[in-house]
Order: sequence, then structure tokens, then C-alpha cells
Amino acid sequence: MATKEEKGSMSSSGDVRRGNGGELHQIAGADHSVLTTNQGIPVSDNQNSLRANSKGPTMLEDFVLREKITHFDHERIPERIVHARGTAVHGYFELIESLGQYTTAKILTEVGEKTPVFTRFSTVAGGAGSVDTPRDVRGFAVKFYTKQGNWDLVGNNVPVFFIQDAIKFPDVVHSVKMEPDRGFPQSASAHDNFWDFISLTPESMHMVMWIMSDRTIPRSLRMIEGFGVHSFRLLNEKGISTFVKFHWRPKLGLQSTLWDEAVKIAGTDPDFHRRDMFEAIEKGNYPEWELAVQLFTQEEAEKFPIDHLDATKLIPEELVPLKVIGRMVLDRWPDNFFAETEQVAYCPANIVPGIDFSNDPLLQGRLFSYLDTQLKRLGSPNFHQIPINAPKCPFGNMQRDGHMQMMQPKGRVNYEPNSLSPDGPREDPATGFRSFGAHESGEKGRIRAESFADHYSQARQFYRSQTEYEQAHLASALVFELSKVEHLHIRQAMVGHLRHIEENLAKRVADGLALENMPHAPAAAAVVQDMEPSPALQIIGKMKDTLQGRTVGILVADGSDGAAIDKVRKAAADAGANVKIVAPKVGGAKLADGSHLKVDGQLAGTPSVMFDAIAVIISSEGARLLSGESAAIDFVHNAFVHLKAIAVDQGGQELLQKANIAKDTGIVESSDLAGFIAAAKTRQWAREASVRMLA
Ligand code: HDD
Repeated sequence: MATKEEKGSMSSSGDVRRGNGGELHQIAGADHSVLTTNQGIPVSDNQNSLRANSKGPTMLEDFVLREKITHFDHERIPERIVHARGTAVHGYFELIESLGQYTTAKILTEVGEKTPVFTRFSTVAGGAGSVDTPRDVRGFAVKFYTKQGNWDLVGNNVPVFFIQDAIKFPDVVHSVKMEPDRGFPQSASAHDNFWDFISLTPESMHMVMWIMSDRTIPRSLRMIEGFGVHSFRLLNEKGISTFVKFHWRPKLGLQSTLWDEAVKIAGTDPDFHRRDMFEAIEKGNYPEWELAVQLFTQEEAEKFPIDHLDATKLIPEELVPLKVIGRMVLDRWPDNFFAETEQVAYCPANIVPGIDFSNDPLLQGRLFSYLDTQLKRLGSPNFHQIPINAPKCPFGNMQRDGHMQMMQPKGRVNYEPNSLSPDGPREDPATGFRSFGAHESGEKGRIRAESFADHYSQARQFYRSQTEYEQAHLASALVFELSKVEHLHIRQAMVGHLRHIEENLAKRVADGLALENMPHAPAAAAVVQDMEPSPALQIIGKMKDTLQGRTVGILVADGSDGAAIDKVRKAAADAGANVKIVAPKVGGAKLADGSHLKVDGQLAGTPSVMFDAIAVIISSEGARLLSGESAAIDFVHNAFVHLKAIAVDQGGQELLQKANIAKDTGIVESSDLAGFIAAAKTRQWAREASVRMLA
């Protein structure tokens, strides 16, 4: 069995790794002084290939060239079929409260223990090179390298899913990805195929409410929740089972963009979320989440108004409160994107003793799919040996050989039981993984439980739980998406479903689509219930009044007042914001007192969508100059229509007038520092009705 030292992990310089057999492998790293081929042969010339003469053909014998080009040609592996675009960070999980009463899993019982994690956030539909801010669910996958092996909690930032049974997964994914004949749209659900499938899949309606809410256009990956979605089981020493749902709650609170903002960010900075995370980690602003659980017994579950084994349903926090048991801090950016973020292989079937699966049919299908996809993507059953996937605890068994085998086990014994290797690995009934001894009976068949039949009640509950602003965004998102659908009958079918959810929502969307008649609602398989609204389902209710983790942009120009800039900068920084100065030229600005101000960005490349609040501190001369620059007009106009706080000096005020921006709450004099900071901590929701015709 490999010890921790023997197994080892790659050093940050990436140069040496100790294999399972104890031998050393050299791994090419940048810190070798001599450039070599992969065979270790020193290279004399990396600029010119071997040629017959100065103008002659290239020689086939040039192994340096051939090896280099061949390796390059093979550098890519298949991207993930879903969740291809992702950003991952190392960190740790620390248990705060023991669940020892419910489970034997050490990670959930050893208070104060810090377990290393690798967490990958992703969009679902787009390819690996797609933008960060489409309207899409965000994946939230955590690999815990526990003392008892790897535990993967592979969740999303939405607590429910589109479908109830894994057999429909290929269809829902095919429908949302680019249409197969034309190859577009990339990373967008706003097209016929998706809404055709959805309109024929009533079980998706609850998820539709979530994906049309602002949850799917987050401001930052540091400001999203995460959900394990399914019920899992915890098993204690006596084998008694308690159901559990896992929730991640961001310390920075929830925050989303507005749709118009997300669209503009996509053009300005396709890597907006990845860069935001990178910069936060670089600055030492480590994002943190609470891990909370909902615990309930089989008997309690039987009294719920929904079936907790149905992944299109959630258990409202008001019904089963959340219990915070730990925290996750992400504090180290990977050394190498491909080696870690691309090659990490999450799998819901990676589970540790003391945790077990439930009978959720979506989860059951997932237990097969992930290992299968990893074999295709990483190309070998030995992908668990890739350092990012390898457990950090001792591990060993009699599995051998295969493509890219990196371990060199010693000795003649490769089977178990055996008498020839008494020190070799053995099963351990006392500590090994055990499944819950569930009693199963009944008739085999392709059956959907009757308790899965209610597709609209929780969709209604979600819509009714939102603030009026969020309801308007949700209705407008539906209008936007369905307006991209060419087939009228699909638009009509969707509005028909909305009638079961909330007649008023259906009316708003029908008006927004200018439908001539209100479509009929399809037959519903179960009576739609009026469930108590749950404020925990809002985003606005979960926003934090804070500038922590947010960014303030200050627009300056030649002639700006340096003292005024400093005051705003200091006030914003003191409130926890990251402050960036923007000027027409990246080389800086010449201030009124003749001094030179260094800046962080050029105006044309750093629009206000990059910021949560802005200040415009320019002299009247600067205002005159900038009023002829559309990037400056857009800077203030977009900040205004994106409901952001704006601080202005006299010149800034003049620029607002050129942009036709009237006085409004949230627009304050730059000398009113307290007023600006208070306004900057939130969005000016009341402004929205004056800038946008929402459905
Ligand atoms: Fe999945 C990737 C989350 C249902 C099959 N899934 C994947 C990732 C996340 C999720 C976060 C990316 C992991 C990473 O960062 O590498 N998936 C979910 C959630 C689901 C869900 C929360 C429902 C509750 N998935 C689901 C079903 C199936 C799959 C029902 C198939 C039956 N998912 C996959 C996959 C992927 C994947 C094809 C693609 C890449 C990978 O696994 O590693 O196997």
C-alpha cells in the first residue's frame, strides 16, 4: 500500500513526483536549466528545424521537431460534454459542528479538522472557450480529499433540476446545446430546441423558474449558493440512516447582474468570472462559504408535501431549517490550468464511509455517467493517478496496468486473497464503506412514482416568493428567451404552462410576446397547491449590504482633482471595495495640480459594467472633452441603467447632463462620501421602472 510520502503530489514547481513503487519521475518544468526533449536529450537549437541546406527541405530525421509537433498536436483532450467552461480553486473545508450522532464520516465528525478541497465552478451549456456570463446554471463541484478517501459533492447553484430521471439527461442537454445542423447558438438557452423540449416536459417547470431568475446571471462566482440537490443518507455507527441535503452559502451574500449588464460584460470581458476569482485569490480576499445541512428522517419525509427523492423539488428552509456545520475557504489558485482544472474528474459516486446514496432516480443515473465520461475524457482507467484526482490518504488495491500506468507496484502478488503478501492491502469490515441495508420490494418496471406528479406547485411557490423586482426580471427573461423562439406553437405551449404557475405571470409573458390569445393550459397531472412563500428563495433578500468583494470604478481625466479622487478611493477601500481608476489613456492622467496619476484601465476597454458603483471626478474641461467620447457617455449611462450608485464632482455632473441623466437617488456629490458608500452597497431598484420596460 502506498504511504502518503510514496504517493506524494506534484510540487508547486512541478518537477519531481514519487511513484507508487517509490521511483522518481522527472516531470518537465520550467526550472530545468537545459531545454531537453521528452527523452532528456539536450536541445541545441529550439528556433530552427533541421534542413538539408539553408533553402532546402526539412529532414525527416529531425526528432526534435517531430516530437515537439506531435506532442502539440495531441495537447487537447475532449472537453466535458456539459460544464466544459470552468474555473477551479484549491482550498480547505473546516468542520465547525460534529454530525457524529448521524454519521461515521470523519470529515463530518472531526471538529476543527481542515480537509483539502478543490472546487470547480462552471457554466453548463457553453464550450470550454465560451463566455463566463451567459444565462445558465452554474456548476459547483467540490472534491474533498478526506482521510477516508475522496468525497465529491457535485452540485449546482440551483437546488433543483430539469428532469426527474437520468434517462432524459441526454435529451435535455442536446436541446440546450447549439442546434446540431447550424452549430449555434453557443451557450444560450434562448432557441427553439431548448424551449420545444421544455414545453413538452412539465417536470421542468420548477427549474424554469430558477433559470429565468437572476440566479443564472451571477455577479461573481464568489456570490453564488451551491446545492448538492439530491437527498443523500448519513449512516451512524449503528447503521441508522438520516437523510441529508447539502447547501453552500457564500459569505459575501448573493448578488446577480442585470441581464443587460451580463450581455455587455460578455463582450467586454469574456473571462469576467474567472478573472474576478483570480484577482480575489491574488489579493488574499479568499472567498468563503458555509456548509449547511438539512437533516430529516424517513418518517418526517413521508409527511412532506413533496417527495424528496424527486430532484425537481426542494425542501423549503422553513420546513426543515438549515444547520451550519462547516466552512469552505478557497485560497490557492492552481499552478496549471490543464493539469488541474481541466483534468479534475468529479464523480457523485465518490463517497466515503458514513455517507450513502438515496434512491433519487436522477442521482442513480449520475452514479454511472461520471466515471464513464472520465474514461472517455481522460482516456485511461488510471486517471485517478493524475495528481489532482489522486486521494491524499494512503490507497492501494490489486488493480493493475492499463494505459498510462504511472505506478510501479513491486512483487509477484496482484490478487486478493493471497497468502504470499501478508502485508499487502486487505478489506476491513470495521472501517470500510458499507451501504445502507434498505428493504426494497415491489414490481420491477419503467415506473414514475405518483408522488413525482406535481410539477407546478413549487414553481408557483418560487415565483410568489420573489420580490416584485425579481418577478419582473423573471417575466422579462421569459419574454426575451421565447422571443428568440421562431415557432409560435412553442411560445404558446410555454405560456400555457405558466398559467398553472401564476395566471399573472402568464399574462405578463403573453403581453410581452404580443400573443393574440391566451393559450390553453395543458392538463396537469396533479392539483396545483398553494404553498407558503419562502423568502429564502429570493436573491434580493439574501444580498448583503456591503462593498466587501465588490469593485468601485473612478473615472478621471486630465485636470481632475487629485484630493477628491483620493477621498473617494479611500472611503471605498475602507468599506472593503476593490478600487480601480479609469482614464482616457492607460498611461495615466495629469491632475489639476500638475501631478501624474497612475491608472488601472483605459476608458474604452474598461466600461462601467466592470464595477458595482462608479465615481466620475473630472474637471469641467474634462467633461467638455469626454462629452464627445461615446465610451464616456456609455460609462455613465450604463452605470445609471444598471442601477448603480454614481458619485460626481462638478465635471461629473456635467457629463451626466450630456448623457441625459436626470437627478436620482443613488446619484450623489463626490464630497458626500457617506452617502455614496451607502448607495454603493446596494442597487437602486426603484430606478429600474424609469430606465427599462419590464414585462
Ligand atoms: Fe452532471 C458534469 C452537476 C445531473 C452527467 N455535472 C457535471 C458538473 C457538475 C454537474 C457541476 C461539472 C463537474 C466539473 O466541474 O468537472 N449534474 C450536476 C447536477 C445534476 C447533474 C447538480 C443534477 C442534480 N449530470 C447529471 C445527470 C447526468 C450527468 C442526470 C447523466 C445521467 N455531468 C454529467 C457528465 C459530466 C457532468 C456527462 C460532464 C463532465 C463530467 O461529468 O465530468 O458525466
